[in-house]
Amino acid sequence: MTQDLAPIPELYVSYDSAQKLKAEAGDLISHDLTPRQICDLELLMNGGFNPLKGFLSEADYNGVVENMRTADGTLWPMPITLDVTEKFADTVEVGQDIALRDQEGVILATMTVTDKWVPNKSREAEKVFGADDVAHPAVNYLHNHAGAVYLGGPVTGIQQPVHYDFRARRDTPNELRAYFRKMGWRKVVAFQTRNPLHRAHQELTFRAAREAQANLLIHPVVGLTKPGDIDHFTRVRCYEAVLDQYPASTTAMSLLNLAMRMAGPREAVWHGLIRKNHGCTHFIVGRDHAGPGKNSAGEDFYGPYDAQDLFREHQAEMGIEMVDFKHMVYVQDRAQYEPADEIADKDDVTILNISGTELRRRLSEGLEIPEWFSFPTVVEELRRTRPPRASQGFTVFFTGFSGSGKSTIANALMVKLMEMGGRPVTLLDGDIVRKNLSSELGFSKEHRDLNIRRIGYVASEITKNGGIAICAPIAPYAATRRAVREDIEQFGAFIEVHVATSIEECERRDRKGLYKLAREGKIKEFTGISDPYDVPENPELSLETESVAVDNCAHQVILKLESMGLIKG
Ligand code: PPS
Repeated sequence: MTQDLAPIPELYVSYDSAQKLKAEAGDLISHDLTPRQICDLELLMNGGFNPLKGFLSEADYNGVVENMRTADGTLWPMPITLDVTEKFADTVEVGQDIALRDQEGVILATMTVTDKWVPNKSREAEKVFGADDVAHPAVNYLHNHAGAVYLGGPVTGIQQPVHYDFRARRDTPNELRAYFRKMGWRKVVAFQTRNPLHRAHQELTFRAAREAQANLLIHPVVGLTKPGDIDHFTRVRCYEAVLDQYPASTTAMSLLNLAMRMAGPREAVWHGLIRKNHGCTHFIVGRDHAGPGKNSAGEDFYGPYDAQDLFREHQAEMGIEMVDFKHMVYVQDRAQYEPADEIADKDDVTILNISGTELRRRLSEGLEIPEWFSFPTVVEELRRTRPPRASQGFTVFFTGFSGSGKSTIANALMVKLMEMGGRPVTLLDGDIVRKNLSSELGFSKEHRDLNIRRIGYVASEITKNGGIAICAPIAPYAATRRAVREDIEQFGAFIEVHVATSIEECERRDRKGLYKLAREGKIKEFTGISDPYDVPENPELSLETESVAVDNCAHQVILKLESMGLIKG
């Protein structure tokens, strides 16, 4: 492949025009971009998605979805679409200019709306991601987060999205092209990653550079990656820690603000085109490139080498060459990494491998991570962010009828945990929250949901920062409890405890006299009497309180926490 390092077209106007346009755009209808759209817009504007000139029109979208080509036949595998709500779409006419703002309200660009349509999302899921299955993160996004209407049209760039982190490590395609020109790098092989680099990656990148006789660009994604991935702050610190393992004169590292879709084969082709735009001549595609994990039947969405096959098919047209790699494993007898399929004597040697799941287990349990697997500096960084479970934050979420004993057990649990020490403990009891956080709320479904989401938000912040949150609201709706669980599990464990006291028993106890009032109709929408309660289907723990003392109930929770490794016995 011949290298072309001439500047590529960007969508920005000049500085003076941008100032003028920005002032004028203040009067336009404006759309607040989602985090994913901000990533897409940045790469549209800086030429990372060249030759696209804006968010896809309907004709381009249909072509891309059906056969990976825009209406004029250009190869482009990924729909870059501006999804908006129906409500917003109703305010926009085709032909109109709109302003695109970041989440703080800064105008980044304007777009002339040439197309407005309701996409067939199931078709998009089938064709682009291979299945209409929400176990795929991008399909989940499509159905559960993306707006119902797409707007398409050319974009005029006013300014880049602002990044406060790792500024010196971010480069536009033209900045990288200029760097390669300046350094005289005529062949550059790019390595895409969303994970920390361990020794296997280092070996793979060395081999790739040797094979292609090229310089190496480590090009990690810091936009959006797969849910549950290690955050990019930690990863960049890890990359910086291993960079001195590479010869500085032959290797560069730059951060790419891409929102990944985890679309396997199509994603590999897309990644290749993006790297071509960044001035690279070669691109490494390994095993299961940009794989989304298992589908809802527990099977892989794509074959491990499907991405390599699709890339190979299109590489001549793409103008970037693939360096394909098989799975790298450690051969203990020779103390080196080798591609798994090239080990001729595999029955006679000891092959070692640590999977991503095993690595996470070792980190969460504070177990040894051997030197043959990773670099001590990387492991140290990972341990700082992922301390063992017994030092991580978590949330215990009690749910049950009013008067079921939630508050009493939660208080006893709090005191026991405080006695143990080590982590700050916060109790978010139903009554306390309603006094301090949710005093304006009543007991309609909408208000109860809002109340629980607020509790969930506070608990997730506590969990994120290494504390223990104990929540004790009624939380009658299963869907809301599930949403809170999702919020918290990004940061630590969520233990749902159903205080399963029957409604008859709660009414018999009637500690606050509320059941009597509810029966008399003096309190409306009373849970269990005149309002629903979804019994938890799979709580981590269910407590019988009718024949068991409070102390014993709290102790059962402690035992559960111990068995989950969250507290030390
Ligand atoms: S919810 O549904 O989770 O938002 O409810 P929560 O905030 O936990 O409720 C706290 C206490 O409010 C009292 N109360 C009622 N409960 C249920 N339904 C109605 N209509 C109602 N009105 C007032 C009740 O005493 C709850 O206290 P607990 O601690 O559960 O006994």
